[in-house]
Amino acid sequence: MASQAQDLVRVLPDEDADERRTPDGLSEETLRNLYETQVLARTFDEKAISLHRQGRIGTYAPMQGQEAAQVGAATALREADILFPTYRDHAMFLTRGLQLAEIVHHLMGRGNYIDRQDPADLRTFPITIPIATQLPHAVGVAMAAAYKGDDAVAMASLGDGATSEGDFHEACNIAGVFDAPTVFFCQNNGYAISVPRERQTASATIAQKADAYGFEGVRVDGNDVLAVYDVVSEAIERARDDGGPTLIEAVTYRRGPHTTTDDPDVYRDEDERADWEDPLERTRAYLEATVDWSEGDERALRERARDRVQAAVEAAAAESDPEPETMFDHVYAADHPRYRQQRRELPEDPYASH
Ligand SMILES: Cc1ncc(C[n+]2csc(CCOP(=O)(O)OP(=O)(O)O)c2C)c(N)n1
Ligand SMILES: [Mg+2]
Repeated sequence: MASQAQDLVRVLPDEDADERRTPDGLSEETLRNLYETQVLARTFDEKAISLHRQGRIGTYAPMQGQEAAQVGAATALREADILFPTYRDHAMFLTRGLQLAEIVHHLMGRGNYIDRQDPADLRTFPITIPIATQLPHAVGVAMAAAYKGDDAVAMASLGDGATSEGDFHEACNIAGVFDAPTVFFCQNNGYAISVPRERQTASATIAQKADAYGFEGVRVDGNDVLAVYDVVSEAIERARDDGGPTLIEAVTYRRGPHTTTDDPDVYRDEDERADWEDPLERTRAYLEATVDWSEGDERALRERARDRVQAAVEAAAAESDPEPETMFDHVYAADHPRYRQQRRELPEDPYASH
């Protein structure tokens, strides 16, 4: 299996291949869902960028190009498993069942997207902005689950840039030593803001870093939703069966800017994007060839996605701003004297000065 750290695992055929089949054990419904969620995610992403341009949400990290990696990986999670996402993982959130309106509510700066949903149901941790800090948390939770005899596997999402952080090393090291049931899912999207993958590490691949920690490393085509689904499913099974952690490198491409406040034309060639397949087009071609996906199906799906996104935006926009003192909620499980004091010191109307 160590050789998979160098090879690229693919399942979806090339566009011109004539042999197309539905993979064993994957229902037609799952196949359709894998595409439908990608389209919903893309529709949401485009809307979020436009909301930012209108000044209605804060900075947003687009995921265009990474939908297959995110949807494939999150679909492979079982209900018991626990996701540790990053700020770019909105397609994972949607797959995981987070309400669209809650995501918009969060982006409007009105609370955390999991505040009003039961974390025990979602099995999804809040996003972390400090790069790689979610990785030791994921390993800790995985170890706790193993210790308690729970069936849960922790999957931590990370970027290529995160592999340069000390937290990445510490998390992988301890996960390897203790065989913690963890899957490290790295979306290698080619860049950490403006820093290209070649300047991030001298390793030939990111997946091969797993060798040093004594566990499996797998490199997968991140724009091939079926390959990602397969590889992550296998890694989760292995972790659950006490086979130890896996580091998965999903090779993909960030088609848009790092965030809505970034201009990638400053540091990368515009033509570069043309070298990368659009994962949605690739999945759609496959559905057309295997389950008779029609123009009508496509139109209906896109309309449904637009309606859902629009309804979520309207629902979130209809809410009023939160009470300022709610900023102290959810910081600690129990009340804390310092926060009690800060709450008392809040001005009558903190919005007044703006
Ligand atoms: C500890 C830390 N250092 C620096 C930053 C600033 N920063 C935000 S995103 C980012 C790049 C991360 O790149 P990558 O891990 O490849 O994820 P991507 O943004 O490409 O999804 C950096 C350096 C940060 N948030 N946290
Ligand atoms: Mg990156």
